[in-house]
Amino acid sequence: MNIGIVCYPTFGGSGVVATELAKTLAKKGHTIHVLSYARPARLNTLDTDITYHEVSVNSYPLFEYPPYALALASQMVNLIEFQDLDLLHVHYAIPHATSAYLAKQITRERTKNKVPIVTTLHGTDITLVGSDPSYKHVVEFSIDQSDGVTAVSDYLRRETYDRFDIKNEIRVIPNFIDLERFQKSNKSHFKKAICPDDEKVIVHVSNFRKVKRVPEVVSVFARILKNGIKAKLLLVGDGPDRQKAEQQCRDLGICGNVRFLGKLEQVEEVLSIADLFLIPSGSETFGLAALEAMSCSVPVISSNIGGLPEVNVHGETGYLCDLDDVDCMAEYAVKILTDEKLHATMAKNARKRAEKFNQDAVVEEYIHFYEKVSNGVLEKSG
Ligand code: GMT
Repeated sequence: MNIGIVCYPTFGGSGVVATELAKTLAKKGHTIHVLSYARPARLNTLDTDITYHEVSVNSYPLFEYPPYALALASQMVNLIEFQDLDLLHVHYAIPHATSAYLAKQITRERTKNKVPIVTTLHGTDITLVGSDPSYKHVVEFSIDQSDGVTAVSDYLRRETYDRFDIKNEIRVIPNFIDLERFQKSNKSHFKKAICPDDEKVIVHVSNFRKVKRVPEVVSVFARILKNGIKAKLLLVGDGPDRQKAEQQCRDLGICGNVRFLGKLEQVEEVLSIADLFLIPSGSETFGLAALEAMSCSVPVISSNIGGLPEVNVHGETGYLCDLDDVDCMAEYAVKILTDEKLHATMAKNARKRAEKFNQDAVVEEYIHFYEKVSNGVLEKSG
């Protein structure tokens, strides 16, 4: 198939899922066009079957807010018409599903082209931003106008029906993992450099937005140290709460044990030396970062909200605690870090659980869904 994929270019989240999907589809012989406002972080290899198209938004003194959604719709029209797309798959509803609806109407008028639109809901497009009254009607309408809708977890599917009056059917296709890339590998010199005294390694990866609760990660870590465990905390990523977390480390006097590594592409290298992964998020529809850790055989301690329980299994691949219950998270962290047998079992279970989200199988689900949606559109239009 000739498929257009639209996404945000950011590290993590929906941008990663969209880019990995693009790369896997290309490997399976499909022709892919990726559309975004900057080259997606994970689209960093040359691939003859993937063409990257950048949306450029012209500024004009009148525009305090340049109309990105319109520039995107216009570029989508170009893609549909000049690249002869069979299907357009947009990731994150805002504004992608709306721009896609507009592009579909325009191309239908101009060329009678009936390209099917698939929208994948990822999270904050529903739970935080999408249900805000300033966007709600448009998001609801755009989701209903898509020819196929998927959500990355059961939780997100339920939330979407609860928060919006959606008539469209929403199919759950979970996020997936490249089990080859995300596996524990030998990084002993990296481990030695970071942990000269063979300290335990705790890792957190996120965009440091408030919802990720990075200060709680630091609080849990401080309690781990207080329990006499020699440990280092590696924080991967960057964002609004970084300074707050840095200040917290200074206040607690634990800066020597905490490393802020910034944004990193090869997360699996850090995960390879990790003993424990912390993800205490206040909202998480899936928790791709947890799945990446589990795939590298790292037990996870997470909050028990959103889609996290669909990924991290309490008592099996790690532990889940109530939201903001730092004491609970610290208690379980100490339990895992001080019991070698328990740690080994959970590490093994984590990898096994990650295998259920095997990239190849999940991408096949997307392909079947594309075929179903395309046939549906053909049938409807006679
Ligand atoms: O929360 C983020 O880091 C970004 C956000 C996004 O929409 O790009 O992530 C959401 O999508 C990810 C991929 O499907 C999910 O794994 C995250 O759980 C989800 N984030 C939230 O719901 C807060």
